[in-house]
Formats: sequence, C-alpha cells, structure tokens
Amino acid sequence: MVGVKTLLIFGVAFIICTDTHYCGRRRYYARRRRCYCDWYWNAWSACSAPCGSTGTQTRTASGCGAPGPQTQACNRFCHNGGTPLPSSCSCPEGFGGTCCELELDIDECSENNGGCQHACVNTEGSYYCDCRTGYRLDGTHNCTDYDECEMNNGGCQQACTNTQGSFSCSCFAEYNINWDNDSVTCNDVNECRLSAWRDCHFCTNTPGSYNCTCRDGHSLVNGKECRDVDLYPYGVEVDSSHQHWPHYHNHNCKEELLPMEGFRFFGRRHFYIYICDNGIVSFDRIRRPHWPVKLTEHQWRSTAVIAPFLARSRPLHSHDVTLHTGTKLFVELYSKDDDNPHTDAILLRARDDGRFARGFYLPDYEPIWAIVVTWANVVPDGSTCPGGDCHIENSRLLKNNFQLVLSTDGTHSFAHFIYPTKKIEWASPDEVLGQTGHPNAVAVAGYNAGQGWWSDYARDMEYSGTMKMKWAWLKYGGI
Ligand SMILES: [Ca+2]
Ligand SMILES: [Ca+2]
Ligand SMILES: [Ca+2]
Repeated sequence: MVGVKTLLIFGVAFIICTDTHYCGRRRYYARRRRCYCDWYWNAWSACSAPCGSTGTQTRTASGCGAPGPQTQACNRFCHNGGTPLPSSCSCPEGFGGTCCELELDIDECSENNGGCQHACVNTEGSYYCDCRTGYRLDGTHNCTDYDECEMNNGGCQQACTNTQGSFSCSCFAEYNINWDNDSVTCNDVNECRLSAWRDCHFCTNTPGSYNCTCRDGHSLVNGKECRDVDLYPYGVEVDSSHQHWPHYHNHNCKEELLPMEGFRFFGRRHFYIYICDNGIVSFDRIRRPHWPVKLTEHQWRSTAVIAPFLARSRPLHSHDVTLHTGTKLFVELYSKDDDNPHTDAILLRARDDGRFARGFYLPDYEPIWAIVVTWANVVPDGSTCPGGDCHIENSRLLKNNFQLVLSTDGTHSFAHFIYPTKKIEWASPDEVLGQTGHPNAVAVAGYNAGQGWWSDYARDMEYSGTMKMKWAWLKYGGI
C-alpha cells in the first residue's frame, strides 16, 4: 500500500506539474520533482531621454506572482558643466550637442585679432597668425619685414634696396631700370640722346658711361657740355647753380645788391642791378620788357639799362619743356677779398678785358668787383603762335646763350657782351613758325645810361633790331 500511496503522490505531482496550472496568480513549475511558483524582472527599457532632467526607464516582471512594472530615473546628467533641461542640456560657451558632449571651436580671431599683428587665421580647436606679403612671422604673433635683398640680391641685376614690406631694384648711375619689362634688369643709358648732352659736340655712348669731346675753342664742362672758351666760367665751373626764375608772370626782374662802390655808368652811380630773364639788365627798377625796343628809343631815356640780347623770350617755353631745359640764369658776383676761390681768376680776366678793350687805354685798370650774368637756353616766346603756344618739341627749340660781364674799379666800368660760337640760334620768335620773311620782335642789343633824350650815353649795337642779330656771335665773339 505504501508503494501505491507513494506512487499516487508522485502521480499527483506529475499530473500537476506537467500541466500548466494557475493557483491564484501564481505559476507553478517543476523542478527536481517538486513544483515551485516564481517570477523575474525583465530588462530595463531604454531611457526616455539621452540626458537632462526628465529621463526615465521602466521594467516589467514575468512569472508566477510577478510584481507590477517598476520605473526609475535615468540619464539625469549633462556633459561639460551643462545645465539640465527636459530631455536635453543648456551648454556653456565652447560646448554643444544635446548633452553638451561636443567641444565647439572658439574663434580666437574674433577678439583683438587673436593678438596677431597682421592676419589671424581661426582653425578647429586653435588659430594661428599670418603676415602680409613681404613680412614673416617673428615668434607667434608679430611680423617683421623680410629682407628680400639678402637672398639672391632680390633678383635685382644691380642694386637692391630693402623697404618695409617690400624692396626695389635700382641701377647704378648711367643705367636705367627696365620698368617696362621686369623692373629688375638695367639698361644702359644712351647719354648722347639726352637733352642734357645736347651741348656735347662729339658724344660716344658706352655701356655704363659715355665719352664727350669738344671742338677747338671749347672746353668740356661737367663731362658733357662743351663751352666756348670766350665765356667766363659760370655754374658748375665756379661751384654755383642757376637761379630759378619765377618772375615771368609777375613781370619782375631779379634785384641784386651791388658792392658798396656801386657801378658807375656814365654820369650816374648805381647800387642795385635788376636782371631780367630775357637778356637785359637795368640799374633802375623796371618791369620785364616783353618786347625788344632799341636802346636809343625814348623808352629808356630815364632808365639805365644794358642789353646784351633783349628778345621776346619765355623762360619756360611750352608744356614739354621742363625746368631743366628751360632758360637758366646764372648770376655770380665777385668782389675783391670776398673769400670766393674763383674771384681772383675772374677779376684777372676782367682786368685784361678792360685793359685791352678796343678804344680805351687803361693799362692800370684793376677791377674791384665783377658780376657775371649768363643767360642759357633762352627760348623764343611762342605766344605769337596760334592759341598762344607753339608746342615745339624740346629738341627742336631754338636756344640762345650769351653773357654779360660788368666790372669796375670804382671809376671806370666795363660791360662785356659775350656770344659763344653758334649759340645764338634765333633773333625773332617768328623763326619758330618758319616765318622769316617779315619777322617782328627782332632782338636788340646795346645800352642806355638813362640820362635824357637822345643822350650820347646810349647806343644800339650794329645788327640790333635786324635778323643779323643771329650772327652776333660771329661779329662780336666767336671764332
Ligand atoms: Ca579656433
Ligand atoms: Ca622688405
Ligand atoms: Ca651709356
């Protein structure tokens, strides 16, 4: 019976556990021949938010007698100091993303140019400084000039000059930079074609230089100008330069104070000289005479004047004439014991000129001062041309050169007119237009002591007021 009973128990157990039975809400199952009732948790669900302040997740239980679902907070955080919001975060500067998990780039250049002297370049997570062309970085923020000349002479053929942020090429004297082409190579200057060399008689161009020689009776001045030896030295020869002549428009002539002995001119003694740019000087203040008037005309009867070549001229002729090639006026005064190293030679020459002046006999003449006035490149006034300007090319302009030398010993005075060979090229502005049939405004020369009507103290030089004035150099000077 026991065996049956036991069999019965097992039989009951077997029946109960092989079926799915519920006892209330419990579930039974078989294990080691016994029946159990149990439950377990399922996995947590995904969090409802990746971060922030409201994330939750739930889990459920399964099995015999399982409890209800469970809920808990999750992902309640923010990265990098962010402030939690529902389901996201508010990020501090420099961070981004829903949860502030991203590090954002800061544009360092936006403030104070990143401390860079020139350019600031922002990069992801950083920045760097850059320099303008011609500069290079000195350290991390500053820029210093780059000396281009250090490397290969800057590519310059001759001279290289470093400048802030750049450099430039230049050439030695007698060479010209090749601006049209590369700005670094140098071309030889053909000096013989330059207007400044127009007074060189025989010019030979050489690479980097030139060679100038002169005809007989001339001396080479400044390496490029042949001057008639009849001329008194002037300009560079006596370490002086020409005077600028802004007086054309206000009609004034240049006033110079004479040494205290003054200049005795027949019955009057003068202490000032007024030098006009068109070939006349006066000892009384005059306005520039625009028209040549013979020296014996009544116009001068009370004005002491000396005119070596008074002509209708214009110091700056036309627009294409630069100051360099316009009229130049040299005024050099030499006074005994004036410490000028050239004075002795000038006074000696003036002495001989006085002693040997035709018609005078003054073997003891000893000047105490002399003034040398040189008119160079006197060009005709083109105002008679149509429109008032001839626009003659510089190289075609006719030019006159002449000199007046005054000297005195206080009692006797001399005035020398000097016309260098072939350097009187025109006598009337009409020659510019090729109108020489009936020229007007022909140059005059002579003097008037300004002592009355038809005074004996006035004289017109032969040729004065005629086209023969062009040959004054042949008659009164020249060789
Ligand atoms: Ca950056
Ligand atoms: Ca530089
Ligand atoms: Ca040359």
